[in-house]
Amino acid sequence: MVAGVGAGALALCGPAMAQTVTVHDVAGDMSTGGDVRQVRIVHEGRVVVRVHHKDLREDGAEGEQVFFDTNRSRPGPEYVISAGLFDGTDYFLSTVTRSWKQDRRVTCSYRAHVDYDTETSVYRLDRACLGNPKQVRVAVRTASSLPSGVERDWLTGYRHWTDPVRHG
Ligand SMILES: [Ca+2]
Ligand SMILES: [Ca+2]
Repeated sequence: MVAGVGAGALALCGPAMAQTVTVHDVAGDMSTGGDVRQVRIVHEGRVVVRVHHKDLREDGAEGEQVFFDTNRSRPGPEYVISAGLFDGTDYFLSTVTRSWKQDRRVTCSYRAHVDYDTETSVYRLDRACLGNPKQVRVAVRTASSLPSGVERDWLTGYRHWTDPVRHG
């Protein structure tokens, strides 16, 4: 009986409230190298977001934004990391306006890293950067400025959120 109750409680915590969430996206959304293929979020001592791309290039012209929703009662994201995906670019964390625009820079401990061998960009944030949330979900967008206009690729769709990732 006790084992049965335990299994039921575990099932309630299921994939929608995991400490790790992996989301896949189709290939071919962008003609340049920023195409998002997969995003993995781990919410433990830090929040780590790992984005897998297709054909990521050191000499590309792509940028990426990872939006964080830490407060479901306020519409939209509370924070965003904006980063270049080409060699030598910068990155920074900001608060976000209700129209998903960067607002104020946040001073805290976080890092962004691009690995061209594995075609991944990785973002590591102290939980304090995001206000120590119980759970977090993310939306990911890459963009590339071309002579013909701006190309974008959102993870699974425009302003789509992943499932929430509970703090483990
Ligand atoms: Ca894609
Ligand atoms: Ca929110």
